[in-house]
Amino acid sequence: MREVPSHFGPAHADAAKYREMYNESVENPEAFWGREGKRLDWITPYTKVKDTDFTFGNVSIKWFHDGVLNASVNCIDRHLATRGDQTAIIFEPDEPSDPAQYITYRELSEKVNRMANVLLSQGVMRGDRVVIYLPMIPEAAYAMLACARIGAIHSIVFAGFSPDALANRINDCGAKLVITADTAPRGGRRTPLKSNTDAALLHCSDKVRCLVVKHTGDQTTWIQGRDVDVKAMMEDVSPECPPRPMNAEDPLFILYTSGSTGKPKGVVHCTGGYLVYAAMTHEYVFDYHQGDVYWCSADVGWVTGHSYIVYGPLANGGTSLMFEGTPTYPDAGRFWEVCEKHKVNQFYTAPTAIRALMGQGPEYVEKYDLSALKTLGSVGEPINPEAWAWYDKYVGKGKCPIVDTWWQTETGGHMITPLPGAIPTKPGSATRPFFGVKPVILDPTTAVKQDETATEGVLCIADSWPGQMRTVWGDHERFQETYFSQYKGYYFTGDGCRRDSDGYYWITGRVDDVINVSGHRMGTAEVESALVAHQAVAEAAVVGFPHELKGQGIYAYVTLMNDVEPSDDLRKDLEKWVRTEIGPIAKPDVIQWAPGLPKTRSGKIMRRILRKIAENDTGALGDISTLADPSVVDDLIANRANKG
Ligand code: 6R9
Repeated sequence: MREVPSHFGPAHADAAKYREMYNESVENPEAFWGREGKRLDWITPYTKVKDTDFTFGNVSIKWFHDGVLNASVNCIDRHLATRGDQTAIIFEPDEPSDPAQYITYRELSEKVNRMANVLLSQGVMRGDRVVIYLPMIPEAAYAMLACARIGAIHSIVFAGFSPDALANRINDCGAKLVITADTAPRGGRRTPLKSNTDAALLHCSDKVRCLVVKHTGDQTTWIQGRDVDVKAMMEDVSPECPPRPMNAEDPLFILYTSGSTGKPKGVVHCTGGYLVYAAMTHEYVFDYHQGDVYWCSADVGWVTGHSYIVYGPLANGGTSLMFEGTPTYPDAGRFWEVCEKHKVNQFYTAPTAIRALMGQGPEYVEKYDLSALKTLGSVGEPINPEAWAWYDKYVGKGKCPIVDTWWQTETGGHMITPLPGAIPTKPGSATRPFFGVKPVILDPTTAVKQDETATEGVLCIADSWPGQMRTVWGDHERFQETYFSQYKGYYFTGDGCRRDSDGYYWITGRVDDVINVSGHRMGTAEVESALVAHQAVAEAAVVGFPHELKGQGIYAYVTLMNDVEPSDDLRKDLEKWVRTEIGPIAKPDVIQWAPGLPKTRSGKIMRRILRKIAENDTGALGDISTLADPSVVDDLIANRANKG
């Protein structure tokens, strides 16, 4: 275990305070959350705190449900008197030579009020859905908060999604209006968002309006009567828009996420509980203090961007950096250049980014002054110990706690995570539950709760927390089926998990990624972690494939470091390496050299596709439109290693 005391003074919590607060949070959630709810400003204070039921058939989740508030007031208005001139958002553009923008709370207020008035002028009313299809620009935050101000429900569609994906989401939530931009620069290239939107809207009701942010000034088609120039219109409307009082349980946003089956689900988060939870986790998990500059490198199109670029940091009156670019443009030093330039104190990113940068060598990090950093965060997948060690050594200089935050779109905020100053870390472990979170580990087949401290199984949560999703948009049955039917009385996360003898949690990956080799159950993540621990390996993805003798065999896709050439000797070396790292049972049956892996734009490896290729079932790959680079699939098929 590693203790890393903050080199910037006392953290919000220490070990004793964590224990005391945690115990109260699970033993007396009413008192705990009743108090924590007061971190927000309420128009009508709540008298009820928790009203939740996990019984299948009867699932209902409500928090603070007689309280009335407005999320935009909590993220903006209430800060104006004390910190109107403080920077709320730092915008760092794709091109390093373009100037950064510093948007104060007062400026944010004016923009959001004006944008809210534009929405009203287009007939958007309380409860209406607004789809946001924007790049990482301040207007994305304005649009979210403008919706919140007038009680409209936003649904962000990641700017990397295809027109089809956009159309499906617009139709599923019945959006009245889409907000997009002309084009989106990223990594020196431009995505034609407006023409994607035009293509999507061909499949939607012709009543859907289209607000366009002229961001790059690139030429686009313009449909009179449907398209609106938002920036121009914002100049013409009043800079004041009274906030709509909302019930705590009124939906704040819908965010589509994919499950293991079926079309993406519209995850619904509501105003009160979500905001309390986003704000509290942001403060404690990153150890955010007033005046800190905080940077989450995720996209607002993902839940991480919702909770930890916009809602959490702004509810806390913080300074949040929004970055339009990529980690490797113009080179692999960009993240660290931005950290130095803005004296970033907390930095939050994904293991996939770390691994990509790690493969380029430490010299890109060593060039920059990172002395302002005090907390490093990781999210999205288990972080393998090598990436952890690299992040710790080269970025954190051994002085910054690494918070490996396990959570989901469905959970609204962090669930299992270290707290700086309070929970010593172990590389690869998300450590302990956040306040109010009761993780349980069940036997996957018998559904029996495993009470021993050291155990392994599927991860469920025994009771509700304020940030929990409330329903699937338009399909409460599906909500209950997906999360409450398999393990009765619990919220089922879909993840496998191990608890060690110290009571630390280790997420082993989605349970649908578990493979069974000769009766031995193995997390694909374990094998991947072993592979990437080899000095020649930059990245690896492992899936199961049908094997005559073993039931399932192990198929490994391996991306080598830049300067390493594939060879049969190296293949043998890797097989031996995995045998010694995990055991003979984990030796890959097939290793395929993969110049690239099929990833979603959020960096998640699409194992579904890798499984199909491994199974030689490439006629049925399904939808690959959400991949960051669909062409890697062709290469993998052409070079299939398992020709049998
Ligand atoms: C926030 C986010 C959720 C799934 C989750 C799990 C994986 C996320 C993780 C992690 C291990 C972590 N996951 N964080 N696994 N350690 N720190 O990523 O939401 O896109 O909904 O993904 O991601 O498998 O179930 P989402």
